[in-house]
Amino acid sequence: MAAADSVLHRVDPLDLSTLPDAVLQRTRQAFGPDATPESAVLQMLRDVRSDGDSAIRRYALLLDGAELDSFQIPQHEIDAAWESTPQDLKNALELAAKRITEFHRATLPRDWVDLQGGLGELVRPLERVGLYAPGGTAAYPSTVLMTAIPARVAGVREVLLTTPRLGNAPLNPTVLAAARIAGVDAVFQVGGVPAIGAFAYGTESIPKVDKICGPGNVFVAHAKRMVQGHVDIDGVFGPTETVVVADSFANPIFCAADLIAQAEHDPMATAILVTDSESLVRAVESELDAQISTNPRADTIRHSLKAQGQVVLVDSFTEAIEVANRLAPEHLCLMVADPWAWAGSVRNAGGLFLGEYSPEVMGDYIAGPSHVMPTGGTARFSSALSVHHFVRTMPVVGLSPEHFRDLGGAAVRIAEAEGLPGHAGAVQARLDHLAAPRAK
Ligand code: HSO
Ligand code: ZN
Repeated sequence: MAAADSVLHRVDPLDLSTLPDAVLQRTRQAFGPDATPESAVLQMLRDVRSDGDSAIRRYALLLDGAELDSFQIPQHEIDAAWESTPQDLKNALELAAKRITEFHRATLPRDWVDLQGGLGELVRPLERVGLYAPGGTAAYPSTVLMTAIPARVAGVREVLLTTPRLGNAPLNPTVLAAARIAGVDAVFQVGGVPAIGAFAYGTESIPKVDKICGPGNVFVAHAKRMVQGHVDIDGVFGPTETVVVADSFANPIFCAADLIAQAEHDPMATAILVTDSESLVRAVESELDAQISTNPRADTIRHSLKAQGQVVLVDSFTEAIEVANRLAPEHLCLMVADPWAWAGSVRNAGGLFLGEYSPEVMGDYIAGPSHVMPTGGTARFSSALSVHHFVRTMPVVGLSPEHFRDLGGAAVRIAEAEGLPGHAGAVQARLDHLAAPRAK
């Protein structure tokens, strides 16, 4: 059996050594020659906590070359971005929003109350959340939909969004259009660590939130990890990753296209093919060459395939699924004739994509589930972003006297075993009262 651990060059979301030299240099220029990226993140969070808006302004200029007078995007700019969006793109975003809304409505946990049994559980949305949409080489309006809509469907009262402003260029209008469709309450043009600090501690112009969600670069990942406790977070996400598990009947054109779609995200992205078919490996390899050569992001794709890409040849499809389970990838795609028959064998994946017509890219944009999924093997213990991340459940106990009489004796006995006579007394007093009611 192929050793899954040895095929994966897993990129740690917090591994700051993966940063480009230019970023490291800029960090040293900004924070002094001895600065490490970790110390820079800590310093920025401290400054935002103590100096609020002025620290955000300072860092926006220093790190992103952005001169920020105000942080919040006025509503008329959001409306103008919507008006300037081409009609076919508006339609596409609206269709995506509709499907994401429907999926999340179907998964909404509901209150339950058993009056007979005197028990229940009430579902309560978070009050205010802060969403982070990354900037960089690509803008991600889809990430705005995929984070804001689950929050809205869950009933979160205030949904705030922040995204970096690079230099003096205005924010991407499609990101603003997506924010409008998703019903975001406020959009801030603040990025990176200062954005996370602002949501965690609050500043004069950016309110503190209860939870910060959404993907970001390695600095953002560090900052999210460091502010945990002040606020909740959805997870610490690393570069995106896909495992395509294919049998000899899979279409090599589709396999190669899906690996490329993953690899084009960034040089740290991971795309892995696991198969029991040698002939498929050969066909996919030649397809990769052909398809990459015409892709404008060929450099990024080649870099990520070379650094993290893998082909794992196994003896059987059962073994292939087992390798995937051990990798616990963000996305697991089954390219096999009857994928539903194999779904039951999958234990660890952020999201499962079944068959030739459910490529991961449909999940990125339009299928319905949020595309924010656990990376780096964390699918072993965490789940894709959903309404569950935006609610809390509150158990309710409302026992009748009859129930109390039935259960009280056991509670007293356990309290005695714990050496807590006050606990025993709180129950015993009621049991006595039920046995021989006395006036208060
Ligand atoms: N595949 C990315 C999400 C994304 N792709 C956004 C395109 N836009 C992480 O799941
Ligand atoms: Zn993608």
